[in-house]
Amino acid sequence: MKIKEIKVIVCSPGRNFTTVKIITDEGVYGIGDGTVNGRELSVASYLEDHVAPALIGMDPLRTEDIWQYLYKGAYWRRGPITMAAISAIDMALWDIKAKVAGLPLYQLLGGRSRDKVMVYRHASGLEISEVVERVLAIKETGVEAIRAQVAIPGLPPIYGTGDSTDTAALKGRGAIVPHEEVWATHKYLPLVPKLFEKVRDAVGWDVHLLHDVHHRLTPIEAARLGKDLEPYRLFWLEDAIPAELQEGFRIIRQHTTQPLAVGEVFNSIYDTHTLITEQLIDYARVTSTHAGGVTGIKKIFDLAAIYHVKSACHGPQDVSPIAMGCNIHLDVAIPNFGIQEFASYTEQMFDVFKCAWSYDRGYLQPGEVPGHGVDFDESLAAKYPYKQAYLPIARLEDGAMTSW
Ligand code: EZ4
Ligand code: CO
Repeated sequence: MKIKEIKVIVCSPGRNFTTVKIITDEGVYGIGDGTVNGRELSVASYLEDHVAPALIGMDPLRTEDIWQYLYKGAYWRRGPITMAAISAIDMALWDIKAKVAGLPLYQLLGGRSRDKVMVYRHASGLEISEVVERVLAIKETGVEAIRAQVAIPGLPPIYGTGDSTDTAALKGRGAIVPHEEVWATHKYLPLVPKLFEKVRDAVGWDVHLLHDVHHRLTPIEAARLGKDLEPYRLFWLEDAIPAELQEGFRIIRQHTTQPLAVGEVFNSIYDTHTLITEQLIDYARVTSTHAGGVTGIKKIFDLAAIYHVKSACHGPQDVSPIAMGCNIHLDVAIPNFGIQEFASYTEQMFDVFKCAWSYDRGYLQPGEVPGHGVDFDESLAAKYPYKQAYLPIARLEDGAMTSW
């Protein structure tokens, strides 16, 4: 079997997705997701200009060798664009391999370790009372784990707290530029324990509660927040600090027993190995689109298992339903599954990406069709051309750039 053709398609059925389709000389094809929110065209160029031409004629079943070829062969290793391109190819190759075997992908990853995949869903609002209402409404739908976020009084709504800010792409300076948000740590830190006091009172102790800091604190600030949240026993505190400095987590760990999660922006095992081997985190949030596909995150989760760190794949709308499919197959197979983030998708997105995986009352199933079970409607996708859009950026009240 040989790789005959590789197509790269960027479409926007509500938001942008970079999709790869690998077609073999025997007619079997596989698809993969290489979406990097705000940089979709860069991944498409990387794939079209540098990856696709080199892979034509190769044996698509040599999944590991092709992964190594693209990783080691680039010379400049890692980075979000390179790794998203490798991820897309890797997902498509695993799709082909599982189709050839006539098995759902999870069977090639060791078979089922569990019957169902627990997800967490998002509750957010501009005021605490609004968030409490949403948490209760989500719980009513059978969901057992809920992330709660609230806007900061006195500041405009920030990313993650209101629907309107989540796909920011505003016109400014004559072009599409990222929306600018305002951040103030001293206004945020006392607010979050108040949020979780109210949420816990309303929802009780049977529901897992999560919170995402979006990289906005320093280690000692995160340590303080962790301590203040201990009475409410969160499932985790996510992305408490920007994690380029993995050692930063040592400071947080010294001060709080609050479980910690990080890794949605990581693109390789080397971004996370200190965090895992020093047991500085409890959940690794790497996802198949950004950390090397099925091959890449399986390596990370296998390392994590040795150190009692669990999986928690990033699952926002800006990784495509293909990546969600690959994540779910891994989630059912690996022994150290923790939880799966699930933002779901719009009907328009589900029309373009036909999914064998399914969601019901707080749990996901991978489906039983051969491959990863997600197909791509190319002609429908062509009706939704790329639309420039960006995530917001954040500034302090004095105008200085800050992390989010
Ligand atoms: O900020 O997907 O845990 N989930 C998240 C997401 C991410 C976006 C970034 O593209 O933090 O909302
Ligand atoms: Co997050």
